[in-house]
Amino acid sequence: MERGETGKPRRTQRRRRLVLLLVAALLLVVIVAVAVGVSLRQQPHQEEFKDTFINRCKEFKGDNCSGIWEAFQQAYVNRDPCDVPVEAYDPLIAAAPFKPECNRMMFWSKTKDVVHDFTEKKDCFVTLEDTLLGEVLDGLTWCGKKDSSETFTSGCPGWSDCVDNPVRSFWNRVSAAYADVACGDVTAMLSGSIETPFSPGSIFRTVELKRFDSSRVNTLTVVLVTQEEKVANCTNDSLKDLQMELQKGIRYNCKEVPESQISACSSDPTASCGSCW
Ligand SMILES: *[C@@H]1O[C@H](CO)[C@@H](O)[C@H](O)[C@H]1NC(C)=O
Ligand SMILES: *[C@@H]1O[C@H](CO)[C@@H](O)[C@H](O)[C@H]1NC(C)=O
Ligand SMILES: *[C@H]1O[C@@H](CO)[C@H](O)[C@@H](O)[C@@H]1NC(C)=O
Repeated sequence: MERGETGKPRRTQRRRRLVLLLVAALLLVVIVAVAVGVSLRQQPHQEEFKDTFINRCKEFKGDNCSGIWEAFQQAYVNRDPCDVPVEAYDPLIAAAPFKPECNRMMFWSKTKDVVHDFTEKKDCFVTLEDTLLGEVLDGLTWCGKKDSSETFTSGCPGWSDCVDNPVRSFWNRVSAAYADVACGDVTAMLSGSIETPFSPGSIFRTVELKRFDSSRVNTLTVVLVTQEEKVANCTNDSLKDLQMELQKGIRYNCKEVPESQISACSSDPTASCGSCW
């Protein structure tokens, strides 16, 4: 009787411990699987990189995707990964030129998630990441090595490790090409949740804005996306700098727009493109 009484709880205890152990093991398996999945998605292996490139290009209905791949990889293959200047991608731009989309071109800085959520849901504006080259390379990392014909996807220099690295030069080059064809009324989504919306190191400031040509661009509208707690508004001095750096003849305006208004508008199928701000 006494043994029976003490034995029972001990068995339940052991069973409980076993269940806990199983749950822990299961969790571990799930975590490892997710981590492997994520790292595979972010960093395709060498052969997978080319497949990803070609598949995304074909999904975009690019013609001559293998030609575009050749033009792309000649920029960095067999080169020191810190010695790939912006101009190395000139042949790529020639192989896959940007088409102007007047009045629909959207630029952005520090608003990546908001802006892409918006352009995905509503067919009003086009960002660089919605064009062939932008979409194909978005989120990828790549580089070459001296005396090798391979594309590497790991061990590549990071954005700030050296200036002339393959990824950074690519984004600078395609951003310039995209801004070069800007026309009509152009929009830029900047963040009102940071101190300096016209951010000093941003591609928008260092590359794109200077390229807007007054013979093609009529207006630049800054949409300053704000959260409940506004940090900067349209009177911010960095936006005065923006006006100074903007080519004469391009009209400028700035609108403070709550992020909630942008997401409400993008989910409303009856809202017209012009009515979101
Ligand atoms: C495809 O692109 C390559 C390299 O840019 C070029 O040499 C070739 O002529 C193109 N082929 C076609 C069918 O346009
Ligand atoms: C804009 O921000 C400045 C401070 O940066 C503040 O003094 C001003 O009241 C703000 N204006 C509006 C309309 O919110
Ligand atoms: C916005 O302007 C810049 C100058 O370009 C200032 O450094 C920032 O402090 C300012 N931001 C705010 C919130 O006033």
